[in-house]
Amino acid sequence: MTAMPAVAITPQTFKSDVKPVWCPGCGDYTVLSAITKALAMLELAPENVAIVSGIGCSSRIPAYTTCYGFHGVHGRALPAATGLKVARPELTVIVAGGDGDGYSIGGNHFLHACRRNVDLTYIVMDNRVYGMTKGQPSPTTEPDWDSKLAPEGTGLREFHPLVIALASGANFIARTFSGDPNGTAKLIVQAIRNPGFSFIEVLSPCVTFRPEQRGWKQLVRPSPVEPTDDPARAARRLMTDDGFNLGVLYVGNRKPYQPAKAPSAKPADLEREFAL
Ligand SMILES: Cc1ncc(C[n+]2csc(CCOP(=O)(O)OP(=O)(O)O)c2C)c(N)n1
Ligand code: SF4
Repeated sequence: MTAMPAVAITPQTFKSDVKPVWCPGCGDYTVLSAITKALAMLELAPENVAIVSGIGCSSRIPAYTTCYGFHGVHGRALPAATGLKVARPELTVIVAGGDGDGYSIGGNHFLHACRRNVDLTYIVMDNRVYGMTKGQPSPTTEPDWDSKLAPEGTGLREFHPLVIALASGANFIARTFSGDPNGTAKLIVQAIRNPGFSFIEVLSPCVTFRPEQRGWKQLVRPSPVEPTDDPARAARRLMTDDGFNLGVLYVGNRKPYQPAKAPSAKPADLEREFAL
């Protein structure tokens, strides 16, 4: 029989004492609360969960939780999380970050994390801008978004993260909206339970540099179709999608990558390997 936890696990269990410094109204607040709700729904203990991030407003998430956290280098969250999961397969590993962190400097890691299919849950808070560094366009910024830093827009076609995730081998692909914390929490639960690399795009408005994104709540809708496990059908749907269909869009059957023997995680062994 599994022993019952001595203290009930609630979303509060996962909230640290660090007060978020996000702008009032930033979508990332509700993503944080969706993550803590999801972990409580899964009845995980904080010491069995690690949240890994790079740099950006959205990448501050680990500091705001009581789980193990790694707030690393810009764009390098996925390789750090991959190493952690391979070495400590018993941990639930979540990766959190933004579209700049994940698709610009971290774009190459995104492709290979999907390809490797290690059992991670990657949550990208996409606000189509670099929030932390004051409003530069990101790979998901619309080509005609006019701003002081990119007058008349970049003119560059947007990156399509869900299509790229599918083509690269991600095993679970979903989209949600930060304005729906309960729906987002349920989706995170599904993503964590699904073996392999799970990718969730969260439309999370940057109210400071993209105030017009407050209008997303009028545009989002539940996906009109059930999730598919057929990559060809999923590709067609995603290629024609307008970016506002919410829900699980693809669930594959790929076996997650996990070496039979986890590499040694003992620092002394690593030091010996690097000794001159
Ligand atoms: C190697 C490196 N290059 C650039 C930066 C500067 N930098 C910090 S955060 C950031 C972009 C953040 O945008 P995003 O990931 O979309 O997150 P948001 O702040 O919008 O949540 C950049 C370019 C950095 N910290 N390190
Ligand atoms: S700058 Fe944008 S992304 Fe960053 S905290 Fe403010 S609203 Fe959120």
